[in-house]
Amino acid sequence: MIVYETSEDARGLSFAVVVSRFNHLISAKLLDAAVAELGERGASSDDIHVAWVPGAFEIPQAARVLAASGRYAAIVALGAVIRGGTPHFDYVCRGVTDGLREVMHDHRVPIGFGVLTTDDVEQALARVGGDAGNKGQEAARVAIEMARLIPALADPPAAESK
Ligand code: INI
Repeated sequence: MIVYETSEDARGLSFAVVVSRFNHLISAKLLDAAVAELGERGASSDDIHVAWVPGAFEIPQAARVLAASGRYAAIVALGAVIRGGTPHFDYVCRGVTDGLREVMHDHRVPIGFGVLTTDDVEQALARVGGDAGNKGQEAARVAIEMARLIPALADPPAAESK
């Protein structure tokens, strides 16, 4: 049996973090937690590159360019889309989720998805250090794990000989 190894060790890996300015209070808390998580798991601060974009809708375009550069083991996408009274929310949510999924599949670069999509500010605050943890930290941890796993899947270990 082969079990693909992964780990949450970020040492020696480079990360790009794309974060949207819209709802900055929330985004900044996501960013702080993501960067802290990458650092605590061993990433050097020189290997963490942050790109701010205006809103969540712009995250996939920036992520695509970063992914295509080949410089990063993984990308962490951070933002907060908060429901207003119009269908705009749905279009922004769809744009960012579909867009990031396409980037991930096209470039085989893992993306930790830390874009909140909530009904109100209270729900968002609960997810940046409140009752529901911090989704920036989670997204960073997932990015590390997938950065270790995906290359291993592409280059499987030899089966043990008997
Ligand atoms: N962008 C967000 O990141 N969060 C939001 O809640 C939001 N709302 O509610 O409108 C939002 N809109 C801006 C959008 O992401 C684009 O920046 C804008 O449409 C320009 O392309």
